[in-house]
Amino acid sequence: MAKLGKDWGPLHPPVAAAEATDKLAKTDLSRERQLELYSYMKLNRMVEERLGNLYRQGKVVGGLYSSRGQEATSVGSAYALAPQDVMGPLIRNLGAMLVRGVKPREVMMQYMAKSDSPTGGKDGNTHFGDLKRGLVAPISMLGALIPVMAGVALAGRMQGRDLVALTYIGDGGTSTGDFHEGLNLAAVLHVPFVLIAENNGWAYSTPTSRQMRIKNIAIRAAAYGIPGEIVDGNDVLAVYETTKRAVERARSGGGPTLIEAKTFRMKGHAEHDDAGYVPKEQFEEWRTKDPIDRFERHLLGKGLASEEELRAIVAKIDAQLNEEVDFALASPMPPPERALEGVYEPSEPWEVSS
Ligand SMILES: Cc1ncc(C[n+]2csc(CCOP(=O)(O)OP(=O)(O)O)c2C)c(N)n1
Ligand SMILES: [Mg+2]
Repeated sequence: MAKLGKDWGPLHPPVAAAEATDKLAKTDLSRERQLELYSYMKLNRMVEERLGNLYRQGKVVGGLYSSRGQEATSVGSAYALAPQDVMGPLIRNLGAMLVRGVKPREVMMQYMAKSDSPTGGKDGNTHFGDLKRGLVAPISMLGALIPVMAGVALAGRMQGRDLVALTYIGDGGTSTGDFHEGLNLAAVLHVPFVLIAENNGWAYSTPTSRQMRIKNIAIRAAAYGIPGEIVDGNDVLAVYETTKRAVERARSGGGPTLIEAKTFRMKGHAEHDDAGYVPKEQFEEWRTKDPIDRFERHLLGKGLASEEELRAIVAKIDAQLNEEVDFALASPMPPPERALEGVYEPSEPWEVSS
């Protein structure tokens, strides 16, 4: 009989880092659009850095969940969507929200639970959506957005709208029932749906090898009869091109795709977690594959931008964020009465029939 306890079988090595190369995927994106991708990735990182400072000053009311190191996955995938498409980000997909037009001040006010934040101070995280910007609010229950977004894709088709629905899931989240049920539903209904599985090797302190026997999450697609692709999640051009192909396939009636982005988060689960359980070598290894540094080297190496131009982009974002932080800090906290607003549908007092 198999020994229980610590005998879990062989460990497969943690997610293999993207190839140590600066050669990024081929793209037809113009220089201007590549610089726009760069700006969004920088904005993603710099907003999180500002939020980190606000957290240390005690201004952020809840937890802070960083996506440092994963910006290329959020930004590259969101950039592949058309305006009429609908996206359901997770709380770490700040970059995707920024691409969809969310303003840094909205995010900052949300984290500080300010009165004018998107949820009016009722939530201290990015749990807000905006259907006008094609954004369905993140849900904390991992996997739960998958059936919801499969439903969005189905609704779009039933209404004769030309929309593709896209959402995200972490490696840990792929072990939920909702992942399997949602993806199977999307596949059987053959709806225009794209799922990005961000495999960063860890689900909180659980390494991927301790929660699944497979090395590549993308192979799960075969179980639903849909295409599964693996992409270097730290190459923004690869993420963009792969997502674009999947989105085009979905739009032209080809059904859903599962894309596994291999990446790594250069932070713990949240700001309060020092990630002591992650071997230092993993951080060292992935530091050399930083998606923003790699993209900078690509832009400079291909002569698409000069150092001065990149510095000017960063300086512009920095100045913008100074204003955004000041605005968010100066905005008021909600009045206590607000706590009861919007909780119950206003109604006449119930009449109890005798
Ligand atoms: C259904 C469900 N189970 C457990 C949790 C608690 N939880 C929140 S985040 C997390 C780890 C998520 O890991 P992963 O899906 O790999 O995403 P990552 O944080 O690495 O992006 C867990 C277990 C949850 N939110 N929902
Ligand atoms: Mg993970």
